[in-house]
Amino acid sequence: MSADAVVTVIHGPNLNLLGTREPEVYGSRTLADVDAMLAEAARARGVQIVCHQSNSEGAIIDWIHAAPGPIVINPGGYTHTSVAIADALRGVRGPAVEVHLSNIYAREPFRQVSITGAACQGVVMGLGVNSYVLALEAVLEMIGSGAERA
Ligand code: CA2
Repeated sequence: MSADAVVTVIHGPNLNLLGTREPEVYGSRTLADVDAMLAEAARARGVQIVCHQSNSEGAIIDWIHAAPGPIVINPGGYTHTSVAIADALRGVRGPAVEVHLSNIYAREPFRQVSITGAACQGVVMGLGVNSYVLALEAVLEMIGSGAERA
């Protein structure tokens, strides 16, 4: 595993509302809690993370373009709509792993398609905030094993 890896974590629209509404779907932790948990998991693994959240598609695309290495991304509602975010993910070396707090396959039909997940190397979902920690472990495993995209 690369000791100087910097993992870019991107949270999409409405994830800034975590912990304030719909706890039965998304849990009661706030986004600050998630970022703190990821920072601790990264510290324990000797890597750095930089976390971003935006409600804007363009900002998310710019962070994907600027990512120096692995990406963990929860595109929120853009998961199901954004060809542009999928194109951005295909345009960088990554690797990228998509995360969902909820199990999108157990939800409304319009959430059961992930346009962006098809552009990632893997997707972790349905495990609440643990989805993020497992996704972090997955991207680190990928760079450690040389599995990033050619
Ligand atoms: O399960 C996930 O992580 C989602 O990406 C969360 C998105 C949703 O649109 C996706 O289908 C699945 C929603 C982001 C959070 O939305 C909130 C809205 C109100 C209160 C708290 C969170």
